[in-house]
Amino acid sequence: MRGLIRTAACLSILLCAFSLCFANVLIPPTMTRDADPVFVQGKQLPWMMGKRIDHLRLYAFHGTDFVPVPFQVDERDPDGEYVFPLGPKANADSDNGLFDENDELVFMVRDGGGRGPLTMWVGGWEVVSVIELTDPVDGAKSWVYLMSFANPPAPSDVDYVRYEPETATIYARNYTMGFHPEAPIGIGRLSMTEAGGGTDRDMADRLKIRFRANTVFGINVYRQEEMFTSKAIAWIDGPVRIVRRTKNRMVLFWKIPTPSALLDNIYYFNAFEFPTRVHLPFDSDTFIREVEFRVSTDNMCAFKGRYFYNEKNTKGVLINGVTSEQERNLDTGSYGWMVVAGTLEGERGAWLNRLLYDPTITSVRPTLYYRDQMSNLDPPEDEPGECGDVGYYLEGVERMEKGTFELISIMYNFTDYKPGMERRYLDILDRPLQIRAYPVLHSGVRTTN
Ligand SMILES: [Ca+2]
Ligand SMILES: [Ca+2]
Ligand SMILES: [Ca+2]
Ligand SMILES: [Ca+2]
Repeated sequence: MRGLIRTAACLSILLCAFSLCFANVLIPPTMTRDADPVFVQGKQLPWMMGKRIDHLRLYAFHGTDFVPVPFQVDERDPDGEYVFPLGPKANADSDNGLFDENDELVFMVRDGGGRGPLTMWVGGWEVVSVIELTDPVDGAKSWVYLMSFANPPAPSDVDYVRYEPETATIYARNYTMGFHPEAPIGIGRLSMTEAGGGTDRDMADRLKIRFRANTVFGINVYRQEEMFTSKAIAWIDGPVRIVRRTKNRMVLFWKIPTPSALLDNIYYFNAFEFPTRVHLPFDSDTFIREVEFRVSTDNMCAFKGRYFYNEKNTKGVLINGVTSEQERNLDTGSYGWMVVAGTLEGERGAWLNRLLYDPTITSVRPTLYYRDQMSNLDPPEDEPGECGDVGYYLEGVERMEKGTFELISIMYNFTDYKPGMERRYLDILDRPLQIRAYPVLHSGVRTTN
């Protein structure tokens, strides 16, 4: 009897799963998150192994139809490094374009749709991965469908990001970013497009990397951003993101060059990330006494009237090239995020910056650097004086042990910033979307994962 009940229970669960999967019923999406990129690793879709990547398509059910949505699969080589199809150091995966367990599917959550009825699926598919996204904050859901075809239909023609190698410029849907001609390691140009809440005006003076140290030999060391070399050696330029690999070098101390560091900058339509790596070939305190190490982005004062906020200063201060009482009293401790918001005519957009590093493996800490005073000359710079020059000091470098400290700086674009909206951007990493995937084979059999 108990066995029978158990069988019945099993059956009803099976039937339930079956009907959930195949019922000709549309479930509309409830997802409200719209800024996150979504990553699905090959090993999460084992039934897709060995499929030709150029025969995959991503679909979402919008309104009454399945429509192709922008996606890309970035391959990784057997060592787990991205494979770069473009540029002077272009390479290929060992399987040359087949989907394997360390290759990565990328798309944007905003392109997800409802759960569409099976009868409306795009014809000709071989294997379908139904990918269900859940917001852990409110349980909201949306779906996309990765389908493999023998004869693939046309993909989406949406291209969110474009890299122009001749000018090293990134044209993203929400912003344009370029490097500085004299300091190619960092930003020289940054503007928000209309879609990003801006008016295409370049508001960046430049990225400043300023390093000063006293050594035990009594020699003072000074390094700044123009002393770095940075060359793009290979890149991925898909519809969803650009991964731009650069080879970087500088002379850290007299006659002791840093090894060439390979750094990947990544660009999405609404965000980009930059790693900063400090490599020390010896314990800091062997040679170094005092250190001042700062990374900041100075702005052009022609565009006054933006506001600065961060986790510890949520009221906001006016960026106008003049230091106010509130600015003098800013809390300069470590912070989780900062925002520079445009309030100029026609500019609603803003940038949120957050820094990622592992505090358990280093005593180095970033603390706030903020200067808004046009009479503070801070060469080299394009416009003399500091106007909303914001970034961080790295505290504790003089105590750093031999090795490498890595920090990733991420910039998120808001199209219409209101204080308090930071949460949804911080959630991208702090409360990431949950991903569940299951296959449907052409036989019509759903395989539970
Ligand atoms: Ca691979
Ligand atoms: Ca592969
Ligand atoms: Ca001010
Ligand atoms: Ca300046």
